[in-house]
Amino acid sequence: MLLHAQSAPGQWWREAVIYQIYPRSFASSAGPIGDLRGIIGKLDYLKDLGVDAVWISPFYVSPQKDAGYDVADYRRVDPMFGTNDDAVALVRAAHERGLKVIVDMVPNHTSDQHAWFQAALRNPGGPERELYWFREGEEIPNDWGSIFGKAAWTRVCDRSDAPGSPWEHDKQWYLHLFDSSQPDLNWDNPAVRAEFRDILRFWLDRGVDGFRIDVAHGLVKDKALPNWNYEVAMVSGIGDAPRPPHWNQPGVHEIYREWRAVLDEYGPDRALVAEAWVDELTDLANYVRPDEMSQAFNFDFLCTPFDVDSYRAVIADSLAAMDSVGAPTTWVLSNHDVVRAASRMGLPVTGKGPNGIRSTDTQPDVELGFDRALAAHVLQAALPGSCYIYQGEELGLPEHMALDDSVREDPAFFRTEGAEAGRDGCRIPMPWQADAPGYGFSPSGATWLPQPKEYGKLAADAQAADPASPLTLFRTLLAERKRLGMARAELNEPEEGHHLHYISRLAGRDDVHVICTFDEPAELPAGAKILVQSRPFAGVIPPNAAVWYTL
Ligand code: TEU
Repeated sequence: MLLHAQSAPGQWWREAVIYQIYPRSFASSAGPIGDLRGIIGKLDYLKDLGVDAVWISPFYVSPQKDAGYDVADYRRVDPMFGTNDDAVALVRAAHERGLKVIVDMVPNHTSDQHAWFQAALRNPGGPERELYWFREGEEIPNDWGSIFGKAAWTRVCDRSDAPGSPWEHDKQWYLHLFDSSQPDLNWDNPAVRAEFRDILRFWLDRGVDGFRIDVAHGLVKDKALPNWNYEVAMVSGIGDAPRPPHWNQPGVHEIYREWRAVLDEYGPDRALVAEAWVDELTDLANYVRPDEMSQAFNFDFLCTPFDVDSYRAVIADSLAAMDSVGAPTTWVLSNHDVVRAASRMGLPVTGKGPNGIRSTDTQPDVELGFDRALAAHVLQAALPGSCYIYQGEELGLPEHMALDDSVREDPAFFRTEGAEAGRDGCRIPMPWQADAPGYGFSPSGATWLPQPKEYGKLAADAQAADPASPLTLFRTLLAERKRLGMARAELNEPEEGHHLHYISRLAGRDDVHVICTFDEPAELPAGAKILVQSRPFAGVIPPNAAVWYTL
């Protein structure tokens, strides 16, 4: 059986390499936190890296209780990141370099500082409470848990801002699937729908090429708010558990059909990307039917243990599921919510990994994780479809595993009372210059989180000058991927064995062989002309490595 990706004119995302920028930690033109001008200053670096597009995590006005995923004003850049003019300048500067720009949209919840929620707090009987999920009662409305720990409901009078406020005696509960500072919106309310269509147009009018939709599977809730009776789960159902009343409800799809129509007003080249943690690839495919979103993050791939059978299966299943609806498959190894690949893949158990790693936790095998992460990136860049790279993965950055608890900011750390370290360790400011204070992250060297010492030798400037560095590898990898049209080629189904051997076929060029090894080495055929290799070797391909070659 041949696996293949379909192509369609104008839909640039089908073959794109999309680089995730986490603005707090990418580059700063001023203080200890990254900003939009900092990003503009690094666009040439991204162009040289060879990516096609950037996705920028939220930069809107926010109290930053969840690092910007708690939005107080969807139409304004937070002064910490710059101005709306800077955002327009960034889009323009990216377009001048041929880079597309995807911005983040957070529709499941607002910040509790959003004007709507503030009005709702002030006005217990008012219509603003219908914009969210407020409920009366002595008892908590149901058993739903927050993804960040503890209950998903807070009583208005129990808020830390309640004493002395007009709502200090208000006993209504409100729903928040994340932090109590992130109240869930009620998507059954037409006012919510109208507002977000307008927000999409606001940013489309400023030239953005698309949106990454946060918690895309969460917007619609079962109106009856029934108990769930299962463990807190981010995904749509675990094992035999029934569909949860708060995830992956069928009603979400109507919203994305409406949004598709909004984007189509601007042309066929605007993208919607689903962040949907659903249990089955077949469920995920529903988000990318032709009249809905453009593509969805392939978290199954990210969560797959690093072994040959699991990889073979997830690659085949991902291509088949997305092909069934004509959507491009995506390949994702890291983002701002999971332990960095170079550390995660060195743990005794690979897969999604824990929520952060502390110095007292099981430590990864550093070299093994590094080798596997580069091998996995070399493999994923060979596969048909679109690939995502989280900032710093091109430098082989590890997780910061020795952060002091006193500097942590992730609400998951606080709501689990430290049982989970949380995601700060994958959000460390980028090292740009080996010999500068703060490794060149900001003019003064100040950084909002401390950087580990290993980041010095991994700094971008040191790697750019080193032909054997991960950065040099990524530049070659992305250039070869483009030159050889890997994203639109056809792939064979690889044979069973200790390693994966794909053959990428495209008319007009030689077949490209792609081998990824796991625990065992593999033979490199005599006469193989190597195009890309995840690390230096000659003769036999060592374990945990990947190579592209022609014969
Ligand atoms: O993430 C969805 C989400 O909840 C998971 O990725 C979760 O963070 C992970 O399982 C670790 O607990 C999105 C954003 O990517 C994330 O940064 C936000 O915190 C979250 O939504 C709420 O907006």
